[in-house]
Amino acid sequence: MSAYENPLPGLPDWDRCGVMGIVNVTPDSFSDGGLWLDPDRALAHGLELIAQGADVIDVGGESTRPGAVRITCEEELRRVIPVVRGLAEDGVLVSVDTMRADVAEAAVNVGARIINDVSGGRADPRMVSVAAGTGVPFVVMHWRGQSARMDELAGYADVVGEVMEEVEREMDAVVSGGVDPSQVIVDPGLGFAKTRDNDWALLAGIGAWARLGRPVLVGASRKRFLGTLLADPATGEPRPTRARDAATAAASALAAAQGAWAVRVHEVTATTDAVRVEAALRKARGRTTKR
Ligand code: PMM
Repeated sequence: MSAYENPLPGLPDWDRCGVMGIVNVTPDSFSDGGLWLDPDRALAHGLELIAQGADVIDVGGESTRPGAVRITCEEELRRVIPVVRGLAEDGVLVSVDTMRADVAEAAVNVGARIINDVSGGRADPRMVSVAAGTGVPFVVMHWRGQSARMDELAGYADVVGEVMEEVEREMDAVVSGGVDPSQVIVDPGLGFAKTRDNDWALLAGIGAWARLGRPVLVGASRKRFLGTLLADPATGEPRPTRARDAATAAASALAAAQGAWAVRVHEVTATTDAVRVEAALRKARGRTTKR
C-alpha cells in the first residue's frame, strides 16, 4: 500500500491527508450557524469548498455545539437531504453528519457515501444496523453524551488512553452490529466532553491511534481550545470563532503529520495548503506511513 492509498473500500485515493469541508445547514452551529441554512446557498458553499481543495463535504443539519438542544427528525431531513442530493448529483463525495438512522439512510439513498455519527452509533439504537445495511464507511467518534450536558462528562485520568479504549469498545459494538470492520473510521471527538487540556493532549497523541489500525479523522476546526489559546491578552476574551482558521490549519497539519487520514474544517484553503506542506515534507523524508 502506498503512503496515501485510501484504506476505505470505494473511496478515492488521496495524495495527502484528506480535507473534509464542513457545510452546517443550521441556524445555530457555533461558528457558522445561519450562514448556509438556505439549501441553494449551502449547495453553492459546498461546491466552493470543493473548488478550494476539499476532498469530501460533510453536511450536517443539527448543531452539536455545547449546550445545543435537539431538533426533530423531520426538520433535520428537511435541511440536509436537498443539500446532500445536490452535491452528490454534482459528483461530490458527501458525508452526512447525523446521529439519526433515518437521516443517515435517507442521505445515503440520495448519494451520501460516508456516515459521520458524532455519537459513534450510540444516540440512535437503529443507527448501527442502518449503517451496516448501507455498506458505506461509518465514523465512530468519541462521545459520552448529548451536547446539552457534555461539558459535565469530561473527566479522565489518562485522556488519550481512555478515549482510545472507549472508541475501541464502540468499534467492537459497531462491528458486532454488522458494520464491516474495513468501513470504520475513528475520531477522538475534540471538544466533545473534553476540557481544553484534554483537547491538547488528544491532538498531541494522534500518533497513538495507529494501534487501532483504522483511518483517523480529526476535527479541530475553530474549537474552543484554539479560541482560548489565542485569547486577547488584554481582556482574556477567546479569539472569535471565525478568526481561528490559521490555527486550525496548523492544528490540522500537525494531526496529518501524526498520521491522520483526514481533517474536518470550516475554511478549506488554508488547511489544504497546510496538509500539502505536510505531505511534501513527508515525501522529502521518504516516509511511507500508512493512513
Ligand atoms: N465536530 C463537530 C461536528 N461534527 N464530526 C466529527 N467526525 N468530528 C468532529 O470533531 C466534529 C464532527 C462540531 O463542529 P461544528 O459544529 O462546527 O460542525
